[in-house]
Amino acid sequence: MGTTHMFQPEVETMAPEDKHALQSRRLVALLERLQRASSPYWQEKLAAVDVDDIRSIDDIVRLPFTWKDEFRQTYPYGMLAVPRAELVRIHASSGTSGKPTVVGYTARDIAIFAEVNARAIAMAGGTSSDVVHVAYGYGLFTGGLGLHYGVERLGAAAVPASGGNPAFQLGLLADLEADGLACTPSFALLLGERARDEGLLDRLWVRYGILGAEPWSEGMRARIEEVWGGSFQAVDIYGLSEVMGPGVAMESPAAKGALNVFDDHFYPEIVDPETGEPVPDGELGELVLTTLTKEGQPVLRYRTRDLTRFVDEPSPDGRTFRRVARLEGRVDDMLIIRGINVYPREVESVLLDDDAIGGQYGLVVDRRAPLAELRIVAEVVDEALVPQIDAIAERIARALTERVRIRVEVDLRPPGTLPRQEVGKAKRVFEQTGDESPFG
Ligand code: DLL
Repeated sequence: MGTTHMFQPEVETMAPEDKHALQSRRLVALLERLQRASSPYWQEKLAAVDVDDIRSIDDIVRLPFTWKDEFRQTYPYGMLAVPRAELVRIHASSGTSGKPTVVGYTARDIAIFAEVNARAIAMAGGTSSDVVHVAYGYGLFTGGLGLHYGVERLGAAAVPASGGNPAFQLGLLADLEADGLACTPSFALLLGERARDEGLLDRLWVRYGILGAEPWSEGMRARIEEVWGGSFQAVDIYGLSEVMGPGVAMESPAAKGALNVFDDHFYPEIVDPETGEPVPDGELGELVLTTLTKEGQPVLRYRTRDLTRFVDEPSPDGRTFRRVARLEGRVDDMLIIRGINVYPREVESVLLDDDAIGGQYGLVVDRRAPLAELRIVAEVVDEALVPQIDAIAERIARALTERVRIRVEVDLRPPGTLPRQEVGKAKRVFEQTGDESPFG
């Protein structure tokens, strides 16, 4: 796979010492702005910091962390670093509990949001003459509008399809001759499978998928690339609302497996989730991000709860961003099953390494007994495999025992029988408290 076009070659290949100087200047300028902000939140945050001591990006470790909870405590505007009148957009994400997380952007923030997404789309293989179909949700979620502005900034044409209605979306993808598709990996798989089942694939020319907003394994990538066929490249995009939205980090098809963190704007650290101390380079830990250039609602050392590790070999495509491995899941995704820690993405890896299993699956945490039990519900890929379902289930159960060290029940179903989710992030973990299983 060759090198993709760079949207901002001067930034994307910047020498490490120049990057270090840029990051240091930006951190100092950010702290100056935050000190001037007439905000109790920022005064308190910086109270214990001697800001004059922070001269280089290496001093960032002296700054306090920021936690998700602070967004709730200061809801809705307490974390702004500018007067509310300077905002031009507000996004929000509905949490599982309590108040939504609200994030405000100034005009300059929106320009940078567009710029990093244009960078990401170009990295995936996009050009200014492309049509890019955006099937992330439009609305309060940052996915739709974030990618949309990126497509326009690149000079390509955005199709604001949003989520849902796969049959209609496939018709549009074919008729408008889309070059790129931006959506969740689970929706990309769903669209690809529908296209195949309806004999539409030979009318589709999509070259790249910009897929993120939920964890997905290499097995999932293999399924998506296989069903779309040809030269389709499924690449990973990462981001989070608290920091900006999509476009915080992006994978290049020339160097799959690691994401380029756009560290001229978002400075990454990786810490031990328990102690907050930096982990040795290359070890798994929690990603911590600082917004170096954001005006409206910056964050200092935000604890993302996302797990990854630094990948420090130079990227073969010449980009010099700090890279991190594809996300392994979240600290709080971890299930504890009979004393063993289990991450849903690990289970996905085991499932999808087996060619007999399709991309649709769920983890059911059965809480009827005092000790939770885990049941995996999945589909076989092909009707022809249905007679062997029991043997396949046994094979999967053995692989899970070997690789994830858990003994679980595996419930396999015929293809196409599990419910498909057509909007939003794929829900993979379900709780069962009564006798009714979430999958019937
Ligand atoms: O999901 C922003 C986004 C939109 C990213 C479109 C990529 C594409 P939130 O709703 O705030 O924002 O959710 C952020 O989703 O902390 C991760 O746990 C997870 N996540 C996002 N991208 C990835 C990815 C958007 N590529 C949370 N791989 C993050 C794994 C991801 N997890």
